[in-house]
Amino acid sequence: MRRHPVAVMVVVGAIASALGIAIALIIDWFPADAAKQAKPIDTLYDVLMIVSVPIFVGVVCVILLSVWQFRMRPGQERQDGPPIHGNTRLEVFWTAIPAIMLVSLCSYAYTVLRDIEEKEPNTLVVQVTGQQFAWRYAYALDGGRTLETTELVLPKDRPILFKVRAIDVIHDFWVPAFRVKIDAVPGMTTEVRATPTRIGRFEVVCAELCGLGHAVMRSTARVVTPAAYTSWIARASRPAAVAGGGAAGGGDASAGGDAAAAGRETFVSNCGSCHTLADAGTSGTVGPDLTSALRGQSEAEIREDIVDPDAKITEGFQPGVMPSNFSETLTAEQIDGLVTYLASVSR
Ligand code: HEC
Ligand SMILES: [Cu+2]
Repeated sequence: MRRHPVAVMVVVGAIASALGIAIALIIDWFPADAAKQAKPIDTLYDVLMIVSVPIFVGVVCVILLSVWQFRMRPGQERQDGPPIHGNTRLEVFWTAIPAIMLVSLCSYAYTVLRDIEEKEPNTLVVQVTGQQFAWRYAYALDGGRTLETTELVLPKDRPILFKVRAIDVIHDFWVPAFRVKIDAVPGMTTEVRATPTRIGRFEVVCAELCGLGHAVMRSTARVVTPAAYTSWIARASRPAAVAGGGAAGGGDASAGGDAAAAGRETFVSNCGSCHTLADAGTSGTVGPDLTSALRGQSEAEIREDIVDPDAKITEGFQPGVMPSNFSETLTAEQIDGLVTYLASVSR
């Protein structure tokens, strides 16, 4: 008995699809989930896999079957295929099936998106700012004050609304463990929601190629208990780290301490996302640890490091990562304050 080629291909295709689906479902594509939004997205991903593996296998099978059955045999070099044109039944079929599949998958994806983006009571708003090449965060405090920080700390089980902005170029705020990702676009605010469900540290990644330092544009989302969050807010919003509404420039306190405090404040909000400095309580790792790197440097050297960072590159680091426009984005007073502050803590 001769086996029919189409029947052989159907059997091969069915086995390959089953294997492909099994492998796709066994592979751990994502890190352990840490937000309420993760499960529906993982399920959506699995469904897409289950649907697309047989389509891929089907297309490959038809190609292989054609090569196998309709290949040119010796003596057929100058022959053309039979002149066939049009098969209405087949065309209706291959238009209708993909259309039904696309509409169903789109509807399903839309319901998932609507569910995970649902507004919830007691939402905590966190402002996220992307700037080459670091993330900064801001929390609204009581009394209209704002806590600006380079640490992302989130209370477990509380819905979070991230309001994402970019200063310079397009970045993309991505927390793989939460499965949420949104572009940060200069000139507009984009939003994404997540409700953390697991205590721990989760990577924050920039997912849009944004320049030389893109690969190091990372940060950590630290999910803690609500009580730990409250005490963190209290600790982090000590006056030096807080940018009050319009209080910049300071004024009445004694000159020396005031300049250093202002320098520290400038450091925390502009430099801390990349540099560790014990005195300022920052823990960035993109640039050198300034707790030790500045030892023995004069004020002039520190000033050059800030306004012209590419003039002298610290060993083990890349040029072009530290922003070279601080002389434009900061006032002369702020730079003086920074230099005074850094010189005083590096002695
Ligand atoms: C986007 C990350 C980033 C930011 C923001 C940043 N830096 Fe840097 N910084 C670096 C990197 C990377 C280096 C090492 C390469 C180099 O020397 O330019 C560096 C080097 C330095 C050095 C030289 C250290 C040494 O070994 O002598 C100093 C000082 C410094 N930064 C201060 C600052 C200050 C002050 C600010 C804020 C006004 C700041 N940086 C903001 C990434 C950053
Ligand atoms: Cu980026």
